[in-house]
Amino acid sequence: MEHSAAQQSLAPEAIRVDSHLDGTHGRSLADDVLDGLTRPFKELPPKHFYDARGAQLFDRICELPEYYPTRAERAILELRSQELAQLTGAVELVELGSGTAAKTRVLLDAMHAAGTLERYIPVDVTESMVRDCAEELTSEYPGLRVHGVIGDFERHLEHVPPALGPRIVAFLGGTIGNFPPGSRRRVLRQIAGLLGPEDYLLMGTDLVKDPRVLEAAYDDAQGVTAEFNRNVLRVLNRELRADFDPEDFDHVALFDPHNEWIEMRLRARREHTTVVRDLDLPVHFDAGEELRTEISAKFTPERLQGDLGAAGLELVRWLTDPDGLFALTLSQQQVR
Ligand code: AVJ
Repeated sequence: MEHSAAQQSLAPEAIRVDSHLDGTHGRSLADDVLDGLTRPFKELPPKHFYDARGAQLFDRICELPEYYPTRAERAILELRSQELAQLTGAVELVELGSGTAAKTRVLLDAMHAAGTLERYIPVDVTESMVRDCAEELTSEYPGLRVHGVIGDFERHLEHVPPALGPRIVAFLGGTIGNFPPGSRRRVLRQIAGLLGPEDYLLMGTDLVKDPRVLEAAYDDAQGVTAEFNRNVLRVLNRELRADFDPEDFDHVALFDPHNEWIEMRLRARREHTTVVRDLDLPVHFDAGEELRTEISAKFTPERLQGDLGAAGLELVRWLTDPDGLFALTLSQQQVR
């Protein structure tokens, strides 16, 4: 016992987790619902899909035959992680929206093999997932330190600790595509703020392709994506005492070729009014009226370079999977 106490004072703790979520987190759902459901074209931001059931449904989506992005991104990581570790010399990995850190191990393995790995910094709103993966990873990689940041990557990036050395900031999965062009550039600028001159952003983006392939990926034959989409109504029922019947809505997924994004919507099957009791808010739907629940932007190299450039970043590597479905980009601060 004495011995371990002495050791602790010499070695830094392997795991540290800081939470930055306070009462304002639940507020954001209420604000988003009040704002989004009183607009002339109803809309909700996609971040509210992910309660425990929503996260489970998303995991099932990633296994669907039609949903290629997860497999394609993993394939790129498996083929190119070693090169990324060597090129960056990164001693730490900051991961935004780390979730279960499933794909992260590929990168950590490569950094470990390169002999540079010191620290992993997962940033996620779900504390249990961050703690569980911290435990697992510190036992899988002896000597690894994990500093978890519980928070929202749109609001809490200032709590990411200063870098110990060259770092990779990973923003995987194509989540940047959830932001429309203006907010996308704002989010990228904030993320770029985590980068010093020796650091890199590694970002996953889905690519423009045949609309039939895209629409199938968001409207699978088993109806898992449809359930995921309707799940946001269950979140509102539980968190804000709303009385939606999810079966009153059809799942819609369409590729918008002008904007080059997928839109998911919920379309009311019949005219009805629901009440969001916590907000004292009656919400009327006409028959066929649609509520937009997500945009998922699909990129061309030109668009991506424009967005990165607007955030003060420049492309270092453009990596795609063998089928050219998905891209991982490595970028760095522009040199002036
Ligand atoms: C987690 C935002 C990358 O846009 O493809 C999957 C979410 N929505 N199927 C995506 C999602 C419907 C996903 N992202």
